[in-house]
Order: sequence, then structure tokens, then C-alpha cells
Amino acid sequence: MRAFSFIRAFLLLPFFLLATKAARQVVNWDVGYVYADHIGGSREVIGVNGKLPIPPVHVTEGDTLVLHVHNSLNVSTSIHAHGIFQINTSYMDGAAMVTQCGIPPGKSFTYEYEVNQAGTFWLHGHYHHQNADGLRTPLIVHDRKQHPYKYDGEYVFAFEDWYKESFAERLALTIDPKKSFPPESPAPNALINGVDGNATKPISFKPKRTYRIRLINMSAVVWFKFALPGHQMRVIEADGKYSVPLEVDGVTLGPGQRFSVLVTAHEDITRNYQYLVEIFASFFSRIPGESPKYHTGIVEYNKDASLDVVDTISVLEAIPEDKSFSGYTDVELSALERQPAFPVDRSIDLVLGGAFYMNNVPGDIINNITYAEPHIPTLYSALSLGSLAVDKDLYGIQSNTIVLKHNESIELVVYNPIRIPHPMHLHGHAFQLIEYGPVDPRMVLSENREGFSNQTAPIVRASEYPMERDTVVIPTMQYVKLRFRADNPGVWLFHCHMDIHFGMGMAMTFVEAPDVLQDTMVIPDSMTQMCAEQGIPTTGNAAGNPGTDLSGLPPMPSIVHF
Ligand SMILES: *[C@@H]1O[C@H](CO)[C@@H](O)[C@H](O)[C@H]1NC(C)=O
Ligand SMILES: *[C@@H]1O[C@H](CO)[C@@H](O)[C@H](O)[C@H]1NC(C)=O
Ligand SMILES: *[C@@H]1O[C@H](CO)[C@@H](O)[C@H](O)[C@H]1NC(C)=O
Ligand SMILES: *[C@@H]1O[C@H](CO)[C@@H](O)[C@H](O)[C@H]1NC(C)=O
Ligand SMILES: *[C@@H]1O[C@H](CO)[C@@H](O)[C@H](O)[C@H]1NC(C)=O
Ligand SMILES: *[C@@H]1O[C@H](CO)[C@@H](O)[C@H](O)[C@H]1NC(C)=O
Ligand SMILES: *[C@@H]1O[C@H](CO)[C@@H](O)[C@H](O)[C@H]1NC(C)=O
Ligand SMILES: [Cu+2]
Repeated sequence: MRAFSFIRAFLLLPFFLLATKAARQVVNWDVGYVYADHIGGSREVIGVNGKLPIPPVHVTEGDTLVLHVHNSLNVSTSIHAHGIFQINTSYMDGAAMVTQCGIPPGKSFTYEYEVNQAGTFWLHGHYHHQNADGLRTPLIVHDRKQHPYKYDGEYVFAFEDWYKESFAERLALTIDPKKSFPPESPAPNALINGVDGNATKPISFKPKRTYRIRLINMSAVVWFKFALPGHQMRVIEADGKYSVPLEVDGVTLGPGQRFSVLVTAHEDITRNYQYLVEIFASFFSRIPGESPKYHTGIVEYNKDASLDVVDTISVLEAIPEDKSFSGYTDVELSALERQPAFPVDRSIDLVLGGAFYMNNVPGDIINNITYAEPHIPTLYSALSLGSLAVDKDLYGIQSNTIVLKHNESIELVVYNPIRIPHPMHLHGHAFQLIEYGPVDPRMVLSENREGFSNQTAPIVRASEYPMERDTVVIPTMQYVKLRFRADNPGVWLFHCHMDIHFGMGMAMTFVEAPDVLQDTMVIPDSMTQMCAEQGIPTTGNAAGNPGTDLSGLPPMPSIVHF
């Protein structure tokens, strides 16, 4: 790990020439176990080509990404491009048992798809949360067309959380019925571009140049704040969508989220500055020196200049957490693309929750259902069930499926009447952020009321041209209204991006326009082959049976609310 950190450190690219011709960008990944050594614990994690961090992948809008994956793990794997819409290629979305069978140990598979969006994305494992064990890296898609904002160089800050236990160990601790719930979790350490938070290299600024700083939250659990004291930051992108510039003192990112900010360097080169990073989560107890954690790095104008040292804690603590937990930064942003709020053809209420099931094991639910994988990838059911594909029950109760009609304009009203904010991520789409508001106190179950006064959160509505994102934090005791057009036939997961919650079942499936899929989509033989090698069926309902016979699927566990 140490040997490679300097390569990844900070990536300063020269001013990006706009490419003219779409290209095939070939990336070879041998996914395997590597040993990583960081403050807070050393352990075996998942890397690529014998290394961690994994080098970021750069492509240009319109390019075809060809990602050859060889699986050197002893379990299956799959790779999801977070935020990439996969128009007409839902089967390349990488969500195991949703759009594909996992790539078996010792085997290879090639992901190949056009990337028709520009912005800041990331690639990560989507088989049993391998994401949280290291299998994650930025995917930067440069503009092919004229860039709406001019800048001279760019830096990437990819934030990760680092634990001494593997994801499986942390999940087991969380759901252990013998332990109190929620468990006392130690706050993780932060990695920035794959190195310990305080070990980052200086970034260099040239006078009066403008830099784009891409911030990516690749963490499994925690939030990040970023500030550059002495400089004005303007947010111009969130989750791969450009915004009208918004001046901010700092930004807060929930898991899975991305922002780009523009910063213009001063003319004066007699001082250097600090950049500041805080890693925190509202649900960790505050322990001085332990949680939250603060990190600093240097913005270098001149290596001989003196450093303008600020009071790290007071600067970072002045950036309201509220801005992220209530998403006001998102809702204050106005999309650069002048698309007014979509009309609503169909409004769907989704209530996030926690429950106990099966011998007091805690789980997470959406509308009272805890997600469990079907016996065949849901996309393959949608393609093979003929006219029965509109019946949500045939995808299995625990895939928690909603079938959408082609081009329907959907509003999701996502309620979070529990004590933890949840970053919800939709595959295949970005959604407009329409409104935040308080949940009805009657929705809050008694155990969750403790420590909360009745909700006083204001109702906050989007600007005329709402910002679109693919990941939104649903603040605690609030709801968020989201809208999107079901114009991307495919099967798309909607799940909490805190990997522990996803692992506990906070996920559901949208089957979008199965009729169109059946007319247009052909699954590559190499994909059905992978299923066959593992004895996984590729036709039929969630149980792998033809028609309506669901025998063989386990019953939905009975749940008790808490
Ligand atoms: C798979 O490999 C990991 C990492 O080396 C090891 O901890 C685990 O025990 C192995 N599992 C099996 C089933 O071999
Ligand atoms: C997707 O497929 C449809 C019809 O099959 C086609 O009209 C459309 O141009 C395709 N879109 C992209 C982005 O490939
Ligand atoms: C990053 O995202 C995770 C969830 O995906 C969230 O729990 C975490 O708080 C976020 N971290 C930062 C620093 O925003
Ligand atoms: C990182 O540096 C900051 C500021 O110098 C310091 O307060 C903090 O304790 C350091 N963090 C770690 C984990 O060493
Ligand atoms: C979930 O279950 C509870 C308790 O049985 C019930 O009151 C509530 O209406 C259900 N919610 C949904 C969205 O079905
Ligand atoms: C959905 O919209 C697309 C593109 O505008 C159009 O080609 C298609 O016919 C529409 N389908 C339906 C069912 O409205
Ligand atoms: C909160 O609201 C509930 C339901 O409206 C009410 O029963 C309760 O007394 C209120 N609690 C406080 C502290 O105001
Ligand atoms: Cu969650």
C-alpha cells in the first residue's frame, strides 16, 4: 500500500483538451485480496492488480468503457458504475442478482458500455458490499462538448472510511442479537485518495488559475466535510449534473455523493493555505480526539511561503451539518439544464424503517419489507416472464419490486421516521429534488421518539429548475420528494448507500417497462454462461420457476417493529 500511495496521491491534470472522437477505453482489472496498512488497523482487503488504492479511471463522454474483470477472489464479484445510467444496457449495471449473476471465482467477464454523461462518478463492487472492503475508485468522465465552466486544472479528493474489521465482521456485530442495538460503533479513520487522512500530498495552486476540485464520498458509513479557508468555493456539479454556481464556505457529502467546486487561486503567492477535512456521523458519540476526526493538508502557492494556519475545528464546525442532513445545499442548487419539475403521473410513498426479525436479529425495511436476493437476477425474470412481467409478486416479495410503465412520471415520497439519516441511491436515473419536510410525528414509532422533540423541520422546496442527483440523504425525521421519468427501460435497485443498512435489507427494485425490455434487450451469452456455471437459472420468476409458481422461495420473515 505504502509503495503505491504516492502515485495516486493527488492527480493534477493539465488543462483538458476536448477530445473529438469517441474511443474505446480498455481497463484490465484483476480483482484480488491485498494487504493494506493504515492508521487504525491493517488487514486484508480487496484491491486490483495487486494494489490498493485502485487507480482512478478516466474516460471522455461518448467513449465506450471496456472493463475486463478477472476474479481472483474466492467468492463472486461484480462491478457497478455509480451514477452511470446504462441506457439500453441495464444488464451492465453490475448489481449482483438484480442485473447479473456474480462473476464466479477464477472467471473473467468484460463490462462494455457507452458513457454518455460527463461528471464525477465512481466504480465499486456490488456483490455483497465488497465496496466497503476496498473495491472502489473514482470514475471521472471528462466533457467532450464545450465545458460549461472554464478551469485550468483539477484535483480529485476521494474520501473513504477505514475500519480495522472487514465489512462482514462489522455487519455480524451490528446484527448480533446478543449485543445491544444499535451497537456502539467506533468511529472509523479517514482515507483521502487511499492514504491516511493527514498523509496527503500538498495540492499546488498557480496564481489566478481556476481549479475544479472533485469531491467523492466513497465511504461505507460516514459523512465528510471539506473546506478551503481563505478561498471562495463555488459548487458547479452534484452527482454528475451541472448546477448554476452556488457559493459555499464548505461542503458536506453523504455516502455515495459527489460535488465539484471551482476555486480561483489568489494572485499573491507569499502565503500557503490549508484544506480541511472532517469525517463524522451524527450517530457516533462525540469523543474528543476520536470522533469526529479532523485532517489537514496544504494548498501550496510557493514552497517557501509560510502556512496560513487556521483553527481547524472552529472552521469545520461552522459548516452546518444541517446542510447535508437536511440536504439544503442540494435543494438550494439550481440545475444548469433548464428542466422544470416533472409533472406527476404516479406518486409512491416509501417508508424507511428498522425492524427485528427471526430471533431478534435487527433488519432494515422499506414499506415493511426487508430486501433479500431472488434466486435469479430480477432483470432475467423481467425478460422471460412475457405478459406476466407486470406482476410485481413474481419478482419475489423480498425483492420489494414496483413495476413502472414506460415514460411514466414518478414521484417518490421517501419518509425517514427513524434516528439515522439514510443516503438513498437510485440506479439508472438521477431524480429531481423537489421538497424536504418533516414527517408526521404519528409515523414515528415510540422507540424512535426518545431524544427527539416533535419535528420542527421547515418545508423546503426546490428552485424553478430543480437539481438532479442520484443519491440523496433523507434526513432523520423528514421526508424528501423526488421525481424522475421512467424513460430508461431496465431493472434498477433503490437502496441505502450505508453499506451496513443495505446489508440489513434497506433496498428495493424498480422494474421499468418490462414490455419494452422484452422487445429490445438481448443479454450477452457470456452473462447467461456465468449463471449456468453456478447453477443459477436465467428464466422464470424469482424462484426460477415458470409462470406463477413461487415454490422454493423462502417465506418473508415475520417482523416486529422497533
Ligand atoms: C477467502 O479468502 C479470504 C482472504 O484470504 C479468507 O479470509 C477466507 O477464509 C477465504 N474463504 C474461503 C471460503 O476460502
Ligand atoms: C436505446 O434504444 C432505443 C431503441 O431501442 C434507441 O431509440 C435509443 O437511441 C437508444 N439509446 C441509446 C442512448 O443508445
Ligand atoms: C459518504 O457516504 C456514506 C454513505 O454512502 C455516508 O454514510 C457518509 O456519511 C458519507 N461521508 C461523507 C464524508 O460525506
Ligand atoms: C491530523 O492533523 C490534525 C491537524 O494537525 C490533528 O488535529 C489531528 O489529530 C490529526 N489526525 C490524526 C488522525 O492524526
Ligand atoms: C407497516 O406495518 C405497520 C405495523 O404492522 C403498519 O402500521 C403500517 O401501516 C405498515 N406500513 C406500510 C407502509 O405498509
Ligand atoms: C416513451 O418516450 C419515447 C421517447 O420520447 C418514445 O419513443 C416512446 O414511444 C414512448 N413510449 C411510450 C409508451 O409512451
Ligand atoms: C408530539 O406529537 C405527538 C403526536 O401529535 C403528541 O402526542 C406528543 O405529545 C408530542 N410531544 C411533544 C414533546 O410535544
Ligand atoms: Cu441507511
